[in-house]
Amino acid sequence: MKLLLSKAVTLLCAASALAKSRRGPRVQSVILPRATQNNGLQDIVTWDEYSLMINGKRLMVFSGEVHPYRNPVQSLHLDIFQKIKAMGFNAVSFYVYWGIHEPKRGEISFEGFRDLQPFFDAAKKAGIYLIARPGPYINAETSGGGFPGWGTYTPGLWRTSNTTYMEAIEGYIKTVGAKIAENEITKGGPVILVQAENEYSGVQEPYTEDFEYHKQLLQLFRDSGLTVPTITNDAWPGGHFTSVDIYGYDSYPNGFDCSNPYVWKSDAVPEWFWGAHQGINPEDLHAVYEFQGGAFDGWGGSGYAPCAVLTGPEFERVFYKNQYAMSTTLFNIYMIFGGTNWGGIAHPGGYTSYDYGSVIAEDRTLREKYYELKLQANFLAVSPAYLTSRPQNIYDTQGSFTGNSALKTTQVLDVVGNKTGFYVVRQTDASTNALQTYTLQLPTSIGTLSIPTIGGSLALNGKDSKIHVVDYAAGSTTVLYTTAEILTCLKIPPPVAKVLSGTGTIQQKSLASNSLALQYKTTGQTVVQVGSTVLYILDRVNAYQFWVLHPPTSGPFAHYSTENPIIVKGGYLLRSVSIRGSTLSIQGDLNNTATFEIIAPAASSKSVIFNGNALALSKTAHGTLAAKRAAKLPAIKLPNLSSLTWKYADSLPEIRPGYSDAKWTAADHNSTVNPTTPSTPVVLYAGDYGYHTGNIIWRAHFNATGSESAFTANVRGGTAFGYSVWLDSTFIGSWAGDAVHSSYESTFKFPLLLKEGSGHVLTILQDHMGYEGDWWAASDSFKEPRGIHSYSFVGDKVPTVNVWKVTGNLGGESHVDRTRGPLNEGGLYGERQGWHLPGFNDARWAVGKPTTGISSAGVGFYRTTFNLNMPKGVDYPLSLVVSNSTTNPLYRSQLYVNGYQFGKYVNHIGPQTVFPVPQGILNYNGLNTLAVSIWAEGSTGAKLHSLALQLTSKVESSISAIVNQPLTAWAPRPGAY
Ligand code: IPT
Repeated sequence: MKLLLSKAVTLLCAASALAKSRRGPRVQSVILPRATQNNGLQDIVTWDEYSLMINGKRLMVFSGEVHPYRNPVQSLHLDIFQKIKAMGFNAVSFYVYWGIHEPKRGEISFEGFRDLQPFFDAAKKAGIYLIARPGPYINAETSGGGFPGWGTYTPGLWRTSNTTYMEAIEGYIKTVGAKIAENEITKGGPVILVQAENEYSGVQEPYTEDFEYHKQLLQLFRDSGLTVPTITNDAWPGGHFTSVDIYGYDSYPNGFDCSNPYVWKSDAVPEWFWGAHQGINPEDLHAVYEFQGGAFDGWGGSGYAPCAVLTGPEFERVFYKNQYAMSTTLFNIYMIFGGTNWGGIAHPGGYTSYDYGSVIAEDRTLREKYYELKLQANFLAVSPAYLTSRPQNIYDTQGSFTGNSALKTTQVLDVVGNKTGFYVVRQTDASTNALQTYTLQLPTSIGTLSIPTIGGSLALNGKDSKIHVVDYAAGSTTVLYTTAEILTCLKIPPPVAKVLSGTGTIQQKSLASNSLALQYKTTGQTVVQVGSTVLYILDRVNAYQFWVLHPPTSGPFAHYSTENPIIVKGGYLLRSVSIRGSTLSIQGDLNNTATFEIIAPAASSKSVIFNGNALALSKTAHGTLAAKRAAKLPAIKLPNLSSLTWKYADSLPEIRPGYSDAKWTAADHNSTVNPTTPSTPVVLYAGDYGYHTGNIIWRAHFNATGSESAFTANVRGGTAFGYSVWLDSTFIGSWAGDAVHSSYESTFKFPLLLKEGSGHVLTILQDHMGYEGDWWAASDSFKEPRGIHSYSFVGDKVPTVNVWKVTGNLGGESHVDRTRGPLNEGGLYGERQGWHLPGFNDARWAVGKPTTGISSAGVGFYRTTFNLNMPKGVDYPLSLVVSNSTTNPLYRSQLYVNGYQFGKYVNHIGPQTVFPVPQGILNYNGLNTLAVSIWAEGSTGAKLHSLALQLTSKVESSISAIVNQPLTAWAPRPGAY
């Protein structure tokens, strides 16, 4: 039986195992796959020019990027993995952030949230393969691009084979390498590939690509016990670092400016990648290790909502399908879940949220683009012919097969199986919103057909792309061609012997003795039976509702099964299915009433359980199972933060008379290896003294000449930083910061002439927005200092500073809080004292609210506690929400939840006002401590305009139990100052 279908969006086909197909001949030269390659170290992960293979079986690696360190709640990894798996993906790619594992040189830690093992274990539990990307460089919009702070004062050019650099990375690579190696698939773990470096593509002149570095780095990987194939992600298909096993590249074709998300460049769709891949590594599969799944946003940016539009369903349809048109068989979407730059993770170009506009939002809810991507992943998961395909007309697509020059059609043929064709149609002008109508002249096994064969035409509306298949095996039926797109196919006996549910008109025509054409005009869902084949003709909204799940088998890889699919329609998210005897259990999440349709073998679905409760089953008109289930969404009452009792303390005692900075670090270095030469008598780079994150405070002691009238400083802090200056107890001004400057020179007038010989202190509080990345190898740009680059006094006779003192976080590289890691706290007095931590005794503090604030320049610290009592069986994500203050707008605020910094808010720069805080950081059943710092940069003080705890979604959920991260309480901090 051959079928052809017209004019609908999606097709879900169920074909009888009993049906016999007869295939017509089609002349096509057969290209056999070349000998399978492996790297000689293992034979589980192998590959050839078409695809990766695991245990000899080809697979489309459909992967999404997730960063474990951007989600410190270890018990939430499974939720993310299950959501990715339910989308039809089989892999996750992840970075490891060296800087948080080795904050002090030689002291490597994988404690607490930094432990990778729970991440590995959760992947295995969800049936997700892992692509490990331990750097040492990662970029990733992290502070220093992943490099540790101490790198800024380590000599030698980084990202080269320079010995000092190679010595610096050795301990980390060997340790992380061994941890990944223990979790390789060769040892029963989920890791299938390991990436060396990151975008080793641009090298700062006069240096060039350092092949010796590649060699030594790969050797370090091997020395640590890694045996799976090595990969690297070139920033574009430029042929760098090809000595890895499987070279691949990255692409972000819609860029990172989210402010005009509906505007695409007319030539935005990259067509040259196939040619480049053929030129660089034709012997390997076409692998894309990062393809745009969203965009990062920076200080003063547009926020992430428009980034999700820029890279929304239309983008996925057009740009991802263009990659399929180039036979991409390893496809990693960056990001699939962005997460949070909590603590000091962010680079200066980013704020707390790393939502990225990705398919899974920062609060772990699913965007529409999730459902679109689910259609694509499910289609390719059941299209083995794609895995041995080649594009045929890559430079000759315009007007091809349609005769319409407004369209480009790529013919992708299975050159090994010699049967199936994929025709990817898209707009010639990617920027257009025009409707194009077309017909296709396609070669098929029964000759060239003009499609639609029953007359009429097809349509492509605006920013869209479609894949039409030809001679496509659907079970044992062959689909001769489709004008619809295929969602999934499975082999089960059709439930009834006759046709139809749904509305619409269907025409049919016999094309050959065993070929029948169907042409239809339907809405919603229409089910058609032809012979022993059942077709679901679906519009997009209906297609979005289908889930293809695989019951676990047995053994260590039980959850990786791709056999025995169960198809269920309905629900916000269906995570997994299992079968026991004749009972089918479904685990899923609902946000309203679900109308389920269950397509499963009758013998194993006599009864159906959803989240532990039996469903009342009925039969659909076409014989599948149906059930309704209302979401259980209990009401909750959230604390009103503004009516809680808040405590207040001044967090800038440094400006009080008599304050002693005796315990502070003396900034007394006379030289630095930092490539930026200081213009100060002593080095005033915070990093040189071991302070790499958060607020930094400088103190300059001098004796007045009597003629000084002002102080000038050039301070560097990274984009959107600010600084405030006090002369003794008097505020003399701020550079409050903007979205542009990463350093700024300003002059601050003294309020009066000082008495000659009198002793004074200048206190400079500055923000540190994270270190720059090091995108250009050998550039050492991450070493760009944070601190004071130059200073001077104004006056006839200027004083000299006798002593400079500096502090950042308590302990510097020997950070105090082992639970929350090296980047969580900065150098504010309150942070050094641990005021942000649960259990700190604030009984003697005054009463005062952050929404009342402080009335002069300075820093205030606020604390409160509240209880939560959230119901079980739901996923109710919460956010802290602030609103913009227009009176006294110049201020910076940090939000601490149970000691974890989950918000850095700069009122006058923005854009973020909603700060998601995951369950596990928030204690959903018990006490929570909320602390807020406010640094008023203006002389009239500052306050939060509002602060609230808000639900961002309500879902009944089968999410696994969430265990709080350690919410370690305050303990005395010996030596704290
Ligand atoms: C590419 C990096 O590899 C990745 O770490 C991340 O920074 C991403 O971009 C952007 O979010 S770099 C690419 C834009 C050239």
